[in-house]
Amino acid sequence: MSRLFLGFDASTQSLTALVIDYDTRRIVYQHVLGFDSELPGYGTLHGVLPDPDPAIGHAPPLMWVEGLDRLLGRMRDDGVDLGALLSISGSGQQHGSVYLRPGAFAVFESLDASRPLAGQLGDIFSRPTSPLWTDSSTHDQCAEIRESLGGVTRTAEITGSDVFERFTASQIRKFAEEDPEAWEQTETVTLVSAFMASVLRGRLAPIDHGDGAGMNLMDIRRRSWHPGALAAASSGLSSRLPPLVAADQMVGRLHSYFAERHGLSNGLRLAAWSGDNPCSLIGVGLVEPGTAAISLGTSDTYFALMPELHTDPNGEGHVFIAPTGDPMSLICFRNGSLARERVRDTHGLDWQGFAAALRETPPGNDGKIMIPWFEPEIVPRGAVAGVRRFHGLREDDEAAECRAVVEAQLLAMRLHSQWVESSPAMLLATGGGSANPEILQVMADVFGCPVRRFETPNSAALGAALRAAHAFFRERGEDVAWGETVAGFTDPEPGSEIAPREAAVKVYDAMIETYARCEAAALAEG
Ligand code: XUL
Repeated sequence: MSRLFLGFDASTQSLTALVIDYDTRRIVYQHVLGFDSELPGYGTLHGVLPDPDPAIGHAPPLMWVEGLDRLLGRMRDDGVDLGALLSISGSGQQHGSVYLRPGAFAVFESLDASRPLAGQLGDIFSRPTSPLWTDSSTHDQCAEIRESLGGVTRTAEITGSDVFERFTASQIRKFAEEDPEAWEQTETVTLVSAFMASVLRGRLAPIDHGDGAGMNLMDIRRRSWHPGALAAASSGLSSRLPPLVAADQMVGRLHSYFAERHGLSNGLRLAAWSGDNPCSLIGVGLVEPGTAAISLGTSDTYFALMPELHTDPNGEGHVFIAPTGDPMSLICFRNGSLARERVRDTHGLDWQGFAAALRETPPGNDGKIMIPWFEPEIVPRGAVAGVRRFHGLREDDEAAECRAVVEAQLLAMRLHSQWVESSPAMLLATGGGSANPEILQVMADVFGCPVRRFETPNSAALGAALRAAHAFFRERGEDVAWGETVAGFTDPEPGSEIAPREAAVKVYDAMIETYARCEAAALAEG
């Protein structure tokens, strides 16, 4: 009999379920439930509630609950043997926070399995919308927290990152300031990942160290809540946070609702959920330092395991905790796939047309450079929304525009990952955008190293399923090494290796300085 494990990915735009057969080393099921298309009643666009203020990025947590219930129903209808699953884990978009009323979990004692979940959980929230990683509205709160923790460098040393708008501490502070009554009515603040685990459990689940590190509240070295950071965010916060736990731990058993309604086995073991970036690290097989990964998704991220913990003194990059227990570096760029899509759509192209434009244009784009901040950018700090064009790049020059957006994104990654202090010998590409070999060629040329791609764009969901397996064996006393857990699942696509081209590498080695100057000019312009 095959041993099956389920991983979810509660990402910004969709909820994915992915099942692995541990014995045949195969992904046996994947389904992506898109929030905009399949749950249109919530009115989201790309999974986020439209707001006249571009700095606001919220989503209704009830939508994720309904998505979970629907997705399990869909899996059952698709013939997945849900009763055979041995454990479940999940990945959540990082930083997003969920606010629960006192006694929120009392509802789970009387859930009716014949009725959908969302209709029964509507009243558990003290804040009906959750601020997400796309929210950049907490500038003032960030400044206050940073000051009380001793400035950029010190804050990064304590929590792994400088204070960021999208991180949870400043979001909590803003909520407590702006709506003190609702804050009073909040018994628990948790993250998307731990919230989804809590729903499956029917009781509050702990936050894992990986996602906890994205809050500006956890002491990155001790892996415990940092009292000074908690106090800087809001009074009364410590009693509202769940406990912290290592990502390889089991956190409880499945609530009977899911067994009765969808046919999962009663008391199924639930492994801790983690953030999407720590999960992706496992999903691309990055279980040892030396290689870095680039995920081309809604946001573009650059991440790697670190041999030892050191933080970015300039406060642009982050240190999180990987599911292996090692520190991991991460740099997040907000203008990822949406920026590429904006350029593609402006010129009425499909992805083939976009790829053709990259083929037609030379590395270095004849000197033309774009600063593609369609949305307020996270890195570099202080980047205000607005697209800037340099050295004769014209908006109507279709092919040059396509190359310019991709080159800018990858040059920015190279520039802003220098604090990590180790140039990768190999890059692994994942996420939807990695399906485009022309983009990966630019990646190989900009970084001057080979790039390999993965067949599954759902690396976070795969990582979650592999984490479910790892925690399951660990709990049974069979401490399977991570390398063995991921073997066969995370092998790069055969023949997918793209080698850097010497002449192009030279072009980008020279261009990085020019790009940095354009970026500085765009920043100065504000
Ligand atoms: C990382 C970040 C995003 C989110 C959503 O810091 O903000 O990558 O995790 O993917």
